[in-house]
Amino acid sequence: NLNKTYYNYSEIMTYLDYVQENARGVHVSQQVIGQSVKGRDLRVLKVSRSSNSAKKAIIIDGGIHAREWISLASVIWMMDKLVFNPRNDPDVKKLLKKFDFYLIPVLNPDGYEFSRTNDRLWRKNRRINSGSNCVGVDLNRNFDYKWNPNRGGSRNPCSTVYSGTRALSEPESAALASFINSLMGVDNGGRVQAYLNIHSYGQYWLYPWGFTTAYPVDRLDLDNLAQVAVTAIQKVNGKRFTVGSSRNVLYLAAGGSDDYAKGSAGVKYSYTLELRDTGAYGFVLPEKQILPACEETWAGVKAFALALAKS
Ligand code: 0X9
Ligand code: ZN
Repeated sequence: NLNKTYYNYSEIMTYLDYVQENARGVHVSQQVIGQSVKGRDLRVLKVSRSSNSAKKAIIIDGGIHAREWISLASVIWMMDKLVFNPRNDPDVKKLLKKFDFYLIPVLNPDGYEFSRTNDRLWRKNRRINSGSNCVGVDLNRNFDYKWNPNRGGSRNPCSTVYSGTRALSEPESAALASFINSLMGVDNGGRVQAYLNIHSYGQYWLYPWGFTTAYPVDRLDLDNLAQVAVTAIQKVNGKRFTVGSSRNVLYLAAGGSDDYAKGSAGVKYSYTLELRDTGAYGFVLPEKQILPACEETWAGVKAFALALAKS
């Protein structure tokens, strides 16, 4: 049913265990990198060719924004393809020769559950903000590279883009930041080559920066691999994705995890993907579209990672 319905948090956790138990010929391990505000585990699933593998790494996360359900579904789909396909898919075989994959399907479990049970369009986490009746911090405004509520965030707890009282004030963003840093640190020799932060909607493949109109010095490298990805996406169902820097093709927004991964942690290929659609259904993408959306996203990610392997 992977491609037919949107799983809830506990179904996703059960699925992670299933993947780990049933993996054959690839190695799967799980790690808890922290807890949400309400104490839910933030899990990472590692897929590699062998145990204790310490190859170059690709980190992919979903569900940083609660209402963007297709983002979680796409990360789950990627796990499935990486773990259960290597025998049939020579590309996956190639990728696992070169990379370890770290997949985080639900970065904001409290917000996700709230969007399922109370408010379909909830975006933030579920932080109780002191001195306010409004709940939640926008985790994608809370990272500490050029954190600035005045640049596309907000100091108002009632705003959907509330940046928080300070950078990395939230356990969810702090957990991801320290996880990326741990894989980039001296013990790990800067292993992370790519970081993909998956969102919806709009059909974009974005690179830094979000906090300024200026481009990273290696903009062309980032642009080239993004072009490879969107070309592959278009071949699947004809969907066109726009490539560019967040600030220049979307809007100003400081404190994003993509800017953090590149600016603070030093991950060269850091991107934000905005999956389907372009507004017809927006965040409320029908379940009928899970399959085609996941297929095209996976084609893009695969083409990107294959190109990265050669770069
Ligand atoms: O605003 C966001 O956080 C992202 N768009 S969404 O509609 N899914 O909320 C875009 C983030 C782009 N990256 C940065 N601005 N750093
Ligand atoms: Zn988002």
